Amino acid sequence: MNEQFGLADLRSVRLAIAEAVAHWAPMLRVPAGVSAMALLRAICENETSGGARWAAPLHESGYCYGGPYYKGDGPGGRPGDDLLRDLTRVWGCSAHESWGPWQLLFITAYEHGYRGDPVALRDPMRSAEYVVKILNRRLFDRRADATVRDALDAWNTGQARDGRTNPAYEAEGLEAYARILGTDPPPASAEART
Ligand SMILES: [Ca+2]
Ligand SMILES: [Zn+2]
Repeated sequence: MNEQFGLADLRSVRLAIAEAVAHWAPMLRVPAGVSAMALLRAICENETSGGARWAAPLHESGYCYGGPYYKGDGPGGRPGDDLLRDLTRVWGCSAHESWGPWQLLFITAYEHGYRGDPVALRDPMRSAEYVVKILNRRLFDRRADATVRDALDAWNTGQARDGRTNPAYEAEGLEAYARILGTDPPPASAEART
């Protein structure tokens, strides 16, 4: 990945994302009427402008040493009783950073079976596998009536319909989804000409 992408131009990054989406989208168990491919691409648009910021990790300070979710290294802590602490011991801040085109939190990928290096989640082909697993487990295997908005809600803020939402994120994602599918309304200027 790094040999291929070390000084990558955006075009080759986007190609790699497109390949990963084409490969993994069929495994996303979306209901009829939802395009798995457009959904994966729309999330990528929201997270890293379609891959433009694919290489930048996002540090989640709430999960860091001293953050509200970090239980610390105090006495009595045993390996296995706190995943965040254990993974942060091994990987440092990389454990609680979000990686790759879909900004996947390493701990979440780990919980879904990923055992590689956090940095390697920048590889779209590797990352997309876990994006699909997470969305299936969090949403599509639980709700037969799941919508694109639910998927954006679940990806960005915990679960779908859990009372935690980010309306701006959802609106941007829905817009990207429609644009990708080619179903967005024509721009006002085009209408004005007709
Ligand atoms: Ca939510
Ligand atoms: Zn940190």
